[in-house]
Amino acid sequence: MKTSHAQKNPAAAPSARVPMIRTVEQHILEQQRKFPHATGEFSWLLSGITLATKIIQAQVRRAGLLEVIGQTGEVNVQGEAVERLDEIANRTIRHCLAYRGNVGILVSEEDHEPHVIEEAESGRYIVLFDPLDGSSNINANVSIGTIFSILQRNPGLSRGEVMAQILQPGYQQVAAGYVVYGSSTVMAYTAGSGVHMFTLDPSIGAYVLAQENVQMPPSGRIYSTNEAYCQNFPEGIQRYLQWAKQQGDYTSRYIGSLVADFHRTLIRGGVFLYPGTKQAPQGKLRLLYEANPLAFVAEQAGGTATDGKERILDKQPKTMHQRTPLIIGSKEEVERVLSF
Ligand code: FBP
Repeated sequence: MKTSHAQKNPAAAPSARVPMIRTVEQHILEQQRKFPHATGEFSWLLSGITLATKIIQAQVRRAGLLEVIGQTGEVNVQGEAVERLDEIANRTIRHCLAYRGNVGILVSEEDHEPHVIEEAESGRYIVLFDPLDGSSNINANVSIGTIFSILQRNPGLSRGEVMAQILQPGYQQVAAGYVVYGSSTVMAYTAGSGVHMFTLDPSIGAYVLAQENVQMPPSGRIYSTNEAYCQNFPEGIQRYLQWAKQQGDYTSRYIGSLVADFHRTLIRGGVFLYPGTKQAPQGKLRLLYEANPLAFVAEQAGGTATDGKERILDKQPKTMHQRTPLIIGSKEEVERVLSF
């Protein structure tokens, strides 16, 4: 009886073959190899973010079982009640990045002031983050997420000029991304050469490559906005929404977690709108922690992001917690919104 290859070499047996997965850390190293001067510092930094989001997702997944649902009784710099998970996520990211050595400044949407890491060796990078976006949805078990933006320290500025270092326009970002804690935990990031998506495989605790060079559909008949505020939206936006409803083939989707609404828009196309209103002309969303990182991802995936007048990435930030109107999504759909 002939001995089959598999019998001769059990490892070659299909069932025995180890799936050749690519983790996010591996992918970043591969990406870095494209840059001759890459030092590995960047991948070391990003592995701090992947570690932190793995810890956060473990808390989120067991939120109902752990004493983490509910508010701390504090109010954050945004004037919002602080959710316990907000605080846990904020502390976790600060902890996982503070000892990286190459992070000089940490800027959180939750904190009044930036954290300057004096002991950081190079302190070359500035990380701005929304530790838990959509946190008002936590106790309703709706998808929430973490959003991050990475800048390099401007060598032309002294270490003491912390605010000037932070208030760089979005096009200066060297990387940005987000993690959605939804039906699965998905991370999407860009370092300026395309958008890449990873799914956390809980069986091995690693972010595994799901899709490289993600492209946002150029058009999509989905609009996403909180229509309860519609009467106070700019007239052009009101006309666009009216027009879309008359078409008969548009649909409306609004989760109320920016990171989840953006993730759907990245994959399915359409447009997400959080415009200014008469009461809040600058809208609600934060330029540094929400609009800039998602605008970088959107543009790298072929989409567009604007405040209705200016490209988000060209906006010169004036304050750390400044808000901005945001219209983001498929190129053709954003252009359509602006045409009204
Ligand atoms: P934070 O949870 O990070 O404060 O984010 C704000 C946010 O929850 C976004 O995720 C979401 O798009 C928006 O507010 C929802 O606002 P509204 O309840 O006004 O529709």
